[in-house]
Amino acid sequence: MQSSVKHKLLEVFSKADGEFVSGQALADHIGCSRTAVWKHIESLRQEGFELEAVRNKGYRITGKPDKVSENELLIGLQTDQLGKQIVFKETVESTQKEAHKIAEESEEGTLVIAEEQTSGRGRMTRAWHSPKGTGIWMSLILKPNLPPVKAPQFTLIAAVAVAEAIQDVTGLTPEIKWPNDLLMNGKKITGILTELQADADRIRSIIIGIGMNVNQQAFPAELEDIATSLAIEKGETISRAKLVQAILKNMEIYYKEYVENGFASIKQKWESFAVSIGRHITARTVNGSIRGKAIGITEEGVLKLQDEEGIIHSIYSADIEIER
Ligand code: BTX
Repeated sequence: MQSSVKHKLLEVFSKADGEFVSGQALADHIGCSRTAVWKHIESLRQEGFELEAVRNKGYRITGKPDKVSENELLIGLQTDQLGKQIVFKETVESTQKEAHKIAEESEEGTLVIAEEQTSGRGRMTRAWHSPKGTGIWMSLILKPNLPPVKAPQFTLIAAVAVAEAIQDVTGLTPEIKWPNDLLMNGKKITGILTELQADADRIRSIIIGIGMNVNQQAFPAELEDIATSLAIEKGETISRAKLVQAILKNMEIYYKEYVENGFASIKQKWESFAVSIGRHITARTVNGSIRGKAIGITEEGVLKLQDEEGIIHSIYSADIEIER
């Protein structure tokens, strides 16, 4: 089926929000005969969409395939701008890499998403395990009119948006481990990687990479003790498209809130999910390790750590180990 026809059909079903749409209305919308509509419906079914047909009522959508391509993300997307442009690939090296390539000419809110990454990456060129069809591997391009020093806050904004998306869709509550991990039962469920294209005084694009383990049932040996998935935690598979939509919706709300009113209310939400604050931790930075009590984050998203001598350190970037 031509993808534009498919797109149009899915758009109509999206607006209908689970209600029936008559064959004639569909035919009028896409500009073809009712027989042609029937053929297009069949082709959508072959792709895994579930469509109910009832005489004198028409068609309605009752299920979609668990994919994260443009068509699946479009139905039910509740945003004004984020995710309105989607670049979907079955396989990429890294969605970050793709997003960097297109950021300059892309509209704000463009989403790059793939079923699989062959060289997914974390911070400092670490690898991010991104197997096919089971997780969310996505990069969101934003273009805030801000100086680069504000960029770390976006990791925290994204962490809150993702944590609430997990709550909204699964009812489970993750914990945020400063700066960029979400945990469940102490294991990593999501990692966030914020990268920039910037001039000295202005962000041109901020690229927020989100890697979420959703439907994996097992992990490679080296991740077994540190990683988990929503399916493992919940005991059932979860719709990745719904999660992506919830992330985009929350991200849009918090991004707007941040631009209009600053970081204060988001900081409060962040703190309500934070696992490390108030605990004794070791922060491993590129300049060495510091032990102490995590006493909070600043308005800039910097972690404040008080060592045994009472000296307060500002930690800009580190790996955190929480002491028992
Ligand atoms: P990070 O540097 O904080 O964490 C990376 C570490 O996490 C790895 O060294 C490994 O120990 C562990 N790890 C690797 N894969 C997984 C996994 N699937 N689940 C749990 N733990 C894992 C975190 O970096 C930021 C990751 C961002 C990933 C997204 S995916 C979409 C986008 N594209 C891309 O290449 N990266 C981002």
